[in-house]
Amino acid sequence: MTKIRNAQELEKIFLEYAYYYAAQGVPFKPRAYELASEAMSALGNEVKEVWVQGGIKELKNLPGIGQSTAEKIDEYFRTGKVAEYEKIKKEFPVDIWGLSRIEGLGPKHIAELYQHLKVKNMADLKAALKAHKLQTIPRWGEKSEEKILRSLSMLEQSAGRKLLGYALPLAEDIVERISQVKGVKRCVYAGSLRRRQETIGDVDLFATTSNPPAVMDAFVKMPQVASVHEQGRTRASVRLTNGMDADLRVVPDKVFGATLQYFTGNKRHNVLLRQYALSKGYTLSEYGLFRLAKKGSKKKGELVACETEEEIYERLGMDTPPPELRVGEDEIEAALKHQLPNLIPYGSVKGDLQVQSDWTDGSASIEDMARATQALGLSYMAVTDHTKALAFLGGLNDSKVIKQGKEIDRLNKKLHGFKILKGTECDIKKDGTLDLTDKTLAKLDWVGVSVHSSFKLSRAEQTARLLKALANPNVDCLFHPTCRIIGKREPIDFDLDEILAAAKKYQVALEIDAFPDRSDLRDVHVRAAIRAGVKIVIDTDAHSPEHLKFIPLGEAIARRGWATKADVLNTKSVSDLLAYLAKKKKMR
Ligand code: DGT
Ligand code: CA
Ligand code: CA
Ligand code: ZN
Repeated sequence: MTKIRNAQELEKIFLEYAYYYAAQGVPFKPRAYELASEAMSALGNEVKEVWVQGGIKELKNLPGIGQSTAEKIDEYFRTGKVAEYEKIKKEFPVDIWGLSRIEGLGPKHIAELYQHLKVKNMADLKAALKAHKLQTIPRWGEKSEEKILRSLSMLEQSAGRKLLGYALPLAEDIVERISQVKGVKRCVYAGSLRRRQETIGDVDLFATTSNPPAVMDAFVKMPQVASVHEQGRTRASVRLTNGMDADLRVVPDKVFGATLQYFTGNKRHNVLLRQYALSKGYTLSEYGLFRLAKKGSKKKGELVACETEEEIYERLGMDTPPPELRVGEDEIEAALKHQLPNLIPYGSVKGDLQVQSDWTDGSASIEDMARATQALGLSYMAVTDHTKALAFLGGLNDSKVIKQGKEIDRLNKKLHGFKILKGTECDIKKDGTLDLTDKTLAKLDWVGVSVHSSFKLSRAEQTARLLKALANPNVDCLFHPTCRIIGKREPIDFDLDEILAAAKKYQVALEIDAFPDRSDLRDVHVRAAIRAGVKIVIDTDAHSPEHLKFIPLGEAIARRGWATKADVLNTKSVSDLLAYLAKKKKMR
């Protein structure tokens, strides 16, 4: 077995604890362990550094870590295991970690599967599904069996591909490492990563260098490498510890632009571009743009461009489409007409408009979230905790929302150069009514609404539900509009055109929720929204300070949806945003 890294193993241990206690109906402990598990995931191997430097005392200062979890982390680093956890595993020898990845399989289900069918892992579950045994568990029906089958197939479809939000930092780290190898002039990632696709198959890297063997050597010896598929003189291919494959090629510096263009793709964009080049008397390859040789001539075509991408596109008479737009649809046409949009630059977002605090299911206090947001260079943030319909997350009722507002007033007096907006992520109930009174909503700076239940309504019912919510004059934004969770939950079904028309009419913005598993809206929806004249908001849906850094992932989705800075509300300063919202309120 390959050795899993420490923080990853702790993440798993704490999640299994959470499920174990939840299955027994123990209060509070499940949430505490879940937070500890999330903290391990967010911190990675920094956890070990913290422990080395300050032991239990320092561990307890980490978000999501209390006395009991700190003691377990300490025991783990001292002895390599957690004795109590080993005992639990003997009593309940189930791969909770593996099974919990299936949407719809909660702690109680996992316990029942073991109790009644002795299901310990994914393989047992598949066999039980095949034999239609799940229906034999008391209170489980044919429906639950179908649901789990569907979730399982979604999980398998997404297997192997990683979310952009988790692959990108890894690729950036690799580029950084290789760039430091002696002799390296340039190193970049291309492919789906450079296009910021929502999921990534493999990592395509290349470098230019005076010393190829040193680069190959450094690449295969990186700590992120689990095994080496092949290592040649100018190309190596490895399996990374997170399960992804990565390729690195060394290419001549002179053809860097042509190689970058080719390996950025996507394939359809390349095919269309090559066809266009041919129609203009050129051939295009990873070595450059060449003039087609005269018919019958034995001479190779003359090289006309290869050093930069811009040169290649320019020679073809077009602007250079930013990588995010290279999907092989209408971007080449727009580039030829010099009508590519002036995409929103990375770093344009000035405030985060969806942040949860420890008033509900966030791990950190409002003040800590505010300070962490400010440290990232933003100048405002809206606190948008869940509302009471989400009782299991401690959702707030009207009086708590008002009380929270007072706390925010107090904090705003304390903070310099930063403003906290009073907000909510108000639940949209099944009938389209909202989970807080209009009186409460009217007192808030920023009202986001979203669906957290009845995902399976018919298109007509779901559309009517959303339309009703958007028509409430207090609503500013529809959060995670499609409710999709990548690899876990299908999007809800609604009539996009009707929702866009209503959003335009009522001046409700649509959110790009940059949390990697959500990435909702998708690029195509963003583009449709902009065409319909609907404003976009980019935020992180952060539940802990580590999540606040997801903003650029949302900016990437906006760019893929052809958004300009003016299309995105929270590129405004806080005073301009508040003025915009006030004006909107007057008009309704
Ligand atoms: P992925 O890895 O599945 O997330 O997606 P990509 O786009 O990174 O695809 P990948 O890794 O297979 O190839 C990287 C790029 O190389 C791709 O975007 C375009 C280029 N490429 C690969 N195969 C072909 C091909 O057969 N024809 C052309 N024109 N380009 C190709
Ligand atoms: Ca790739
Ligand atoms: Ca590849
Ligand atoms: Zn939500």
